[in-house]
Amino acid sequence: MQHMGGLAMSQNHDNDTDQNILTKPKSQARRAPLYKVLLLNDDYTPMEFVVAVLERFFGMSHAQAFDIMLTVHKKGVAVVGVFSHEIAETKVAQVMDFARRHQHPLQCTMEKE
Ligand code: TYC
Repeated sequence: MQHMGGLAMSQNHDNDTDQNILTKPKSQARRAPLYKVLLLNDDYTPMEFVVAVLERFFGMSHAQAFDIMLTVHKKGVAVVGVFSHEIAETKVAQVMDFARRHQHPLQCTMEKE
């Protein structure tokens, strides 16, 4: 086209294609979702076993572990940690497997925070 002006010029809808200069700014990166790992009370798992679980799999001191165990015992449930989906799944599997091997009914679950 030899002379393209006025209306013809403004009808070019492709004016942002080279180098994407006029495209919308990139959105902020999403934070990976976090998951709470919950320990549930039951009537049969020994208190000392729960304390050992919290020390072994959640890196708690004996005093910390005893406190959280008592919270679960009294309230029925407590959050024992917050992790990425993959780490939370691993913790739940480790606790459930350890409890099963020792024939205790201890239950551990996860939920999105
Ligand atoms: N309620 C159990 C008892 O009296 C102790 C217990 C605490 C069990 C915490 C599970 O997640 C638990 N032996």
